[in-house]
Amino acid sequence: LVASLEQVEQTYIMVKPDGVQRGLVGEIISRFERKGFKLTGLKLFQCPKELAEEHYKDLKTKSFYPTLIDYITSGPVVCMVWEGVGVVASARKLIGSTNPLQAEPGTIRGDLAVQTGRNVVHGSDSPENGKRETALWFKEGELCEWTPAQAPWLM
Ligand code: RTP
Repeated sequence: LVASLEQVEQTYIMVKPDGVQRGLVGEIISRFERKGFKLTGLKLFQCPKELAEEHYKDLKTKSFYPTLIDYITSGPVVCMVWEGVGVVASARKLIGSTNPLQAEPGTIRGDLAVQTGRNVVHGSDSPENGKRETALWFKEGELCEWTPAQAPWLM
């Protein structure tokens, strides 16, 4: 029942500025909590342009890149790290498709958004990027390793 350490993944989840402005922070955190993943990092943060550019460097050649950087730096974001077995792929499922109109009902984007350019939340797309993005957005002392008391009931 206890997961071995190498099975445990880390994913970087971020409520984007529209999610914060619309008061969806609690709703989004709740979905990950209720699923049973473990929160190990959490902060409200005004993202500087340089960090947004580093985070989205793979999209640099896309036509929407400048708009995306403006969007992500337009107001505070909520940065989170969630841990668990299979958390990276599962979080992407909970979030839903990039275009909220194509996202299934029941997913965060499917329930709460309509525009790709305002799709309320980000989630890492691979375990490698989960680690990379966690290191990019959080300093080591900001993360918290802990054992949830109710863990045996979830496993
Ligand atoms: P995310 O990184 O935010 O979780 O999104 P994703 O993997 O689902 O999508 P990706 O292709 O990596 O795009 C990153 C973010 O850029 C914005 N975007 N705008 N055509 C457009 O206007 C467009 N395409 C993508 C979205 O905010 C998307 O989440």
